[in-house]
Amino acid sequence: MLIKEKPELTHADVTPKGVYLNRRKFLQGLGIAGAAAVAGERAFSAFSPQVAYAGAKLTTVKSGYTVNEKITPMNDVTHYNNFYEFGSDKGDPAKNAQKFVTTPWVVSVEGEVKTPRKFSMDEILKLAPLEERIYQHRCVERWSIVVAWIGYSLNTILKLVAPTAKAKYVAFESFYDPRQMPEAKYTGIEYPYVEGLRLDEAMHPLALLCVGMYGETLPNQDGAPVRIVVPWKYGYKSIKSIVKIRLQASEPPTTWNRYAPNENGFYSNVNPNVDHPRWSQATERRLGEFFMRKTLMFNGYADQVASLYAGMDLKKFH
Ligand SMILES: Nc1nc2c(c(=O)[nH]1)N[C@H]1C(S)=C(S)[C@@H](COP(=O)(O)O)O[C@H]1N2
Ligand SMILES: [Mo]
Repeated sequence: MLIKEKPELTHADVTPKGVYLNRRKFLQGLGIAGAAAVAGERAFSAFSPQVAYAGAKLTTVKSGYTVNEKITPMNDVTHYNNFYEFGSDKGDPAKNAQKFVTTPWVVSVEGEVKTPRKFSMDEILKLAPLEERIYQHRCVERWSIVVAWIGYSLNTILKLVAPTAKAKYVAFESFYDPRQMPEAKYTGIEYPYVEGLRLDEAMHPLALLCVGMYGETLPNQDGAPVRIVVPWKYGYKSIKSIVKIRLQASEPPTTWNRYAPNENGFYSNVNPNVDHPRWSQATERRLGEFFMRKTLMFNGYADQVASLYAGMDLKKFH
């Protein structure tokens, strides 16, 4: 691990964060995101390697997969979390994950692949240019956020290991250490936390392998050092602090489906027309806002992902 190396100069060093965000909004308004992306590509090669430690600045390129929505302040996003390994109250992860040790970190990519491989965090940071992607993210509990994530499409790493013809699903597993996560045993769910996607969902370019947010590596409570973000699905599909990615023929078990199979299906696509057994999913509250807003089909990503589910009964396969 390059933990002793100082982070290289990035946009965040030369521009105060607030100014940078405003400037980017301005560029977006002018529709010249492409120009910024080109400048970013150059910056990536000039400034790599990226460095794996908490709070390190990351150099990013602009992304085509960004929504034009008001970004939720970082302080809200990092102090209202679900990360049950560190406790079940929304404020617990920010308090209890501070000493979580995330170096060294290795992710094993295995199963139905031609070249199974273990990736160090520094390798993951350098596999592809890191994109800043502004995504909507909605929890099944009806709160939502807009986050400036950092990462690249999950399909980058999946293609690298070359799935076999038998691979139909991707199973994910979080790190679990009861000594570092003493609150976990009181939360009622099984550990390690596990999740899964169908292979075509995992290959969709919107599915993000996420290593940072707001210009920096991930805070511990948000899933350091590497997590998945699937923006068209309920938040629990976006599994944090992953150590294993396994390609397989069968549908993998998922933590919240195991806990309450009638409430949480495997697919868990955001769908305002399919109520949770105990509440409506038609509306949501953006953190920091007072009024509820309408929840959008596939969380607003219907144009991009609806074709993945053509012909499926989305009530049955909820
Ligand atoms: N390992 C792990 N991943 C997890 C969870 C968890 O408890 N453990 N909670 C999930 C849920 S329910 C949500 S809504 C999102 C929250 O992500 P955020 O805290 O970055 O907003 O993380 C998901 N990933
Ligand atoms: Mo959630």
